[in-house]
Amino acid sequence: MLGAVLTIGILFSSACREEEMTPCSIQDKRLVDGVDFYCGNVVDLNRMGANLDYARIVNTQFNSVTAENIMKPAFLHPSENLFHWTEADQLADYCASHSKRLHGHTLIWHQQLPPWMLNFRGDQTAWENMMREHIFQIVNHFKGKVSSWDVVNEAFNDDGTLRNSIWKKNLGSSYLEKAFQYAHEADPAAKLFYNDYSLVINPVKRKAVLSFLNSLKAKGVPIDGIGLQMHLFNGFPENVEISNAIDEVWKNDYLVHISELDISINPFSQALDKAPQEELVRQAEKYLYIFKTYDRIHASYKFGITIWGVGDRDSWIRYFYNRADFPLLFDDNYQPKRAYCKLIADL
Ligand code: 9MR
Repeated sequence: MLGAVLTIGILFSSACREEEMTPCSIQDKRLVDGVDFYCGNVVDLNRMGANLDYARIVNTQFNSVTAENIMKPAFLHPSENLFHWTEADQLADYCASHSKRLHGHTLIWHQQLPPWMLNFRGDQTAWENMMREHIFQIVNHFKGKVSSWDVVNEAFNDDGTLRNSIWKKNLGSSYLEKAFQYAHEADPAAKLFYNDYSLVINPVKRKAVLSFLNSLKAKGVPIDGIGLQMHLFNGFPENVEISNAIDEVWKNDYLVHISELDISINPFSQALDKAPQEELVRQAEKYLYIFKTYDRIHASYKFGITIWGVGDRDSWIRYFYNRADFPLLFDDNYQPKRAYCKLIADL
């Protein structure tokens, strides 16, 4: 009986301590100070102008930037003979003046394509010329400002076969190697990535991607790295699956970019007013595990970790799945969450 009372007492007091833990302040330390690799985020200059807290986080916490949407084909290449650079140039200027690396996302994808591209008609040579022009103009425009590109995004299905995108339909599977070659011709100094989702949770897909890319590399196709997007959940995948995936990529001699990290706490779309404390604790542990696991790989394979959003209210998950979710390091008011504080304290 006394034992039970003591146990309840201990549990209660540690729960109280959890509740009472004062949130850390983002001024104490910078996320990038705790690690020896690039820490990035998707940056939106409109949000930056509208919210001082957002701007302060981006300015102080991250040293690498990815454009969430404005460097995708629909934005940069709205008509066949027209490129639209304005917003992406502003982002590139911001990065240059704030010493931040700019990662280009993305040249070839099956989504966010302009209508003219979707409706393009022509034989294989015409398609090849069109793809070459698209890649060449964009990479050339940002030469010296964008140091790396997601050349091809999400080309594989979950079963490991190639997705039947407009690129595959019109150019066959050789479109991937051509895309990498054109990007390399336009900027030989840029690091070139293949980027995809479910590469952690789905070993069949991961192995198919690795074997396909390895066969291209063996032919001399310039592929430097693989982006593991990592849109994850608190409960899955298991930690060991995360470390297996990271290890498999560098052991195959690719730079590893954890390119779109977020950790959902509400995969089954429950009605939530706010994030449950215990889920925030698990989320913090998962973020820390990922950072620590990544940190222990050899420096020459670390391209960096990019988080896919600043505050929870910015996350694509909320509007894409239309559900309450809290997947990022900062809350709706851009205050540090437990995950950020744990990274700052324990890295
Ligand atoms: O976060 C992006 C969101 O704002 C767009 O509406 C969406 C369009 O499909 O793309 C999101 O970003 C995606 C990224 O470009 C590629 N991997 C998956 C990301 C989340 O959907």
